[in-house]
Amino acid sequence: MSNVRTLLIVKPDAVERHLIGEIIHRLERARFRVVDMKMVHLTYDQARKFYAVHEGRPFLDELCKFMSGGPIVPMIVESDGDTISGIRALIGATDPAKAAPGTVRHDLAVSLTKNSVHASDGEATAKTEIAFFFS
Ligand code: 3AN
Repeated sequence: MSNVRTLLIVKPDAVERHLIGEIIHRLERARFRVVDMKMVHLTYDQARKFYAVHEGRPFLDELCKFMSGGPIVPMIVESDGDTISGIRALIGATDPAKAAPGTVRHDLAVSLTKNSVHASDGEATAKTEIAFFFS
């Protein structure tokens, strides 16, 4: 479990609000390690590919417009514990209004779409998502 890596993305709303450092600080304070990172600006089609799992969902178009609307910072994260569930706990529920106090989304996010961060939801997803940005 300890060598499982996950993908975290600082989304456009957080980049725009100068929150890259704040989010990395929260990860590092919780003893997660950032092992690679970069800034990219996805095209709409690349965002559709990344979110292919959501094909057919009503929010997909809005989500992809948002994710291609400005730069994002994808990063590979690891830890000595269960990285995937640990990061999910740190970022909080998808909807900031339902996220627990102290989580990234509760404290920093704007809305369900502009929810500041993405993190892989399982080991298989993490491998696919890391390969998408860091092949
Ligand atoms: P998470 O990012 O917490 O794993 P997913 O994978 O269910 O959540 O959804 C991917 C992204 O799609 C979310 N981060 C959020 O930005 C957006 N999203 C999910 N559900 C909705 C919804 N009902 N309305 C608008 N956007 C949504």
